[in-house]
Amino acid sequence: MLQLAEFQDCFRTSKRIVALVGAGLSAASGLPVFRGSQGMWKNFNMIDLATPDAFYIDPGLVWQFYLWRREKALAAKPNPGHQALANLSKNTAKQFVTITQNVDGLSARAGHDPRKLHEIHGSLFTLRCTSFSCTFVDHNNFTQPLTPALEAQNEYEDSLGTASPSISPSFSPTKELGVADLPKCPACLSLMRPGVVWFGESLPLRELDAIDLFMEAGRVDLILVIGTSGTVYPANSYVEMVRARGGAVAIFNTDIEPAVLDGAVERTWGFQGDAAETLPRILNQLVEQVEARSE
Ligand code: BV8
Ligand code: ZN
Repeated sequence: MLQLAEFQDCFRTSKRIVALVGAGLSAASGLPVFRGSQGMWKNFNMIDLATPDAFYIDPGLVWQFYLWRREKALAAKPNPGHQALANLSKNTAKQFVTITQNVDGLSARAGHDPRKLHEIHGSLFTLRCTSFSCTFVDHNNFTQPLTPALEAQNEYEDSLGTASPSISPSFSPTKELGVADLPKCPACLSLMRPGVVWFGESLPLRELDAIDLFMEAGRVDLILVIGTSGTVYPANSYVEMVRARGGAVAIFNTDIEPAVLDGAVERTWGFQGDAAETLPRILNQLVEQVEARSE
């Protein structure tokens, strides 16, 4: 319980807080994580589906994958973990931003202050034109299906179920789709692509600049590292950046290194469990207290 008391003290005195969020925050909403025993990538190779080359080689396959992801995300609901961060984003006593690697849109749907939410890997609900001479971007596109040919993907064996993913999801494309079957740009009729950041692609500069501005405006006292394996760069670099400048680290994850749980890692606390349970239980009361004190 020492960890909790120390964390609470740190939270109360922290002026500037960052949350770094990964797929584990959305696990309780029924969306598959990427790595580990229930990981999405276990069943199919991310190189086949989440890279520019994959899209160039077989846009129909990649669009079916992202359509399946859109359908799952639309059927999912934000959970109390998303809600806890949304509450903190509305708290005026703290300067706070969420950096999310998730593309599922659940933090936005939980009511998170959009000015303090940075979706650094893009969104399933953004589409972008593939033409170099066209800048058309379609934000908040929740249309299902995006084209008649992308209709009724529910033929996928969907081993995810709704309550909780018990085994790795299995996505298998149901159709051979050509470019003619896929979403087109209303401005120039070129092929549209999912507005997510694929491996090997740079992250949206607008989001990176906004995060840098926040980081440079003053020391970040605390970073909440929630439901992420910390595998992917440059998202994972923010944790070391905060720690190197004297900030503290609080990890909310189902898997936490024993050294952290034993309190053996300097200014690093670990709260093991489902973030949809641990985050609200640990954060909500603290946020209410600081809110009350600031009124
Ligand atoms: C770039 C969008 C440069 C698409 C994604 C070799 C070494 C190091 C780095 C590299 C390397 N080779 C290449 C790189 C760079 C590469 C990279 O980091 N690769 C990794 C795999 C090694 N990075 C890039 O390519 C990035 N771009 O570097 O560009 C550049 C610069 C200029 C110009 C040109 C290029 C782009 C990376 C973005 C890739 N896109 N997603 C899509 O979603 O389909 S990444 C993908 O992984 C998702 O966004 C996901 O969010 C992200 C990170 O994964 P996590 O969120 O952490 O999820 P994961 O499953 O891994 O972990 C879940 C965690 O939750 C686990 O810890 C688990 O224990 C926990 N958990 C589970 N259940 C719960 C829970 N916790 C709490 N509660 C629960 N209930
Ligand atoms: Zn276009």
